[in-house]
Amino acid sequence: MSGLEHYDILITNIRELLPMDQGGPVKGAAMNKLTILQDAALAIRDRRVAWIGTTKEAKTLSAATTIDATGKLVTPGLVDPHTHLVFGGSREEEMALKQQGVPYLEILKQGGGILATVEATRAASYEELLQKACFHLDRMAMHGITTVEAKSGYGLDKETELKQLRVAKQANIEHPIDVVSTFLGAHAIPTNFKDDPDAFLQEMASLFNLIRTEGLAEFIDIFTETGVFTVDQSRRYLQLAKDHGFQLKLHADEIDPLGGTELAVELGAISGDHLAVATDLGIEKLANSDTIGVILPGTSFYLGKDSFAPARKMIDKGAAIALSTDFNPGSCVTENLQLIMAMASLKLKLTPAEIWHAVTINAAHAIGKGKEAGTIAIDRKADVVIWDVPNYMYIPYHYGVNHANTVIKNGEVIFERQEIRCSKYAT
Ligand code: IZC
Ligand code: ZN
Repeated sequence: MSGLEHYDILITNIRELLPMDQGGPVKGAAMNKLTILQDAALAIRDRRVAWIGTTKEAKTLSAATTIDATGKLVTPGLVDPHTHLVFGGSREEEMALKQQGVPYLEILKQGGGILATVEATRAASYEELLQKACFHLDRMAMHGITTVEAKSGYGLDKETELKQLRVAKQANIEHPIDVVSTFLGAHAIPTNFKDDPDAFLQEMASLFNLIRTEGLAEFIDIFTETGVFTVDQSRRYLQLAKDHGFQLKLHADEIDPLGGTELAVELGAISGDHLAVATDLGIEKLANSDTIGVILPGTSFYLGKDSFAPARKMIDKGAAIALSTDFNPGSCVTENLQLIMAMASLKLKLTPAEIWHAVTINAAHAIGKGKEAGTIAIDRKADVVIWDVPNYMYIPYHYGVNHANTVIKNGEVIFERQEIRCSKYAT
């Protein structure tokens, strides 16, 4: 080894490196402060980040693989903290209804929407669901996501909810991306419980023990919404989940402002998600709490909304915000978190620095992985993305395409952009 430090992977000539290593979730004005290392280098050994310095200092290092990142941005792997990853079928026929102006909750009321996906998910085998989930995870990985949260909620019966959770658990084992599971049995009221939502919640809550002992989910979530579950039903259900030792999440204030944001804070939920129509009171409470607001502008866009979540106000008041795709077959059908970063800039008026916090460190904290994901630091698991962009401001600016050049998950290259052979300038 000739006295030189030897590494597995060495990345040199990095134009900008964002470590995102502040530790805790980043709140309020601090979200706009970014540490940028220029002309940086990074070395990985035994799947961990082993060395960070300048390209000049890296000259004395050797590695099995050296990657030249001249002109490029390097960041932690993106964390997507809210997806409905495991489902059967698709809902493209709902597009025409949407164009006719039929609201999302009306489609659901007519047995479409979530309930249509429930039918397809019940009909799909475990293997089919696993294969499909891994297909979507591949797409996420290609777009720079290295950790993802996955919700159940398309079973709405015990058997299918457990099938979905077991698929997510297996996907976490089989796929390089880390998958963190949430039980969302309380996602809609199935037709056989239409007149007795409380009995349905009881049925779902009866799974808590098994889910806990089998380690099938870390979080319990509920859709608190008009025509789905009320604030009171949500409070009772989530309190029970808390008593079972789970951390809490809520689909809150997505369409109607029922006070779900306030409930998330009241219950000490790890995150309140959507918050698209959160009130000033809800924003104030969120800002003075440890609950992270997970904002999903892709869903507002996809549902044809004119207004977006008051994320600007939330940060200005001091809240910690994360961003997510909400990847699901009905209300936001994309695996591309980079596209959501552009929407956060254009529609939520977040700055590029705020957006980077929202898709790395804060997103990791929103799923209880703040110590493992969303940060580049010595001895951390090496989840690193090399982007084909000159600086951190570029991704929210150049939208709708994939900027990922190389994705490293747990110290291994899992994606490299393919060359297209039509230009003599291809790099
Ligand atoms: O399948 O429509 N909002 N749940 C709550 C969703 C959106 C996912 C879906
Ligand atoms: Zn959702």
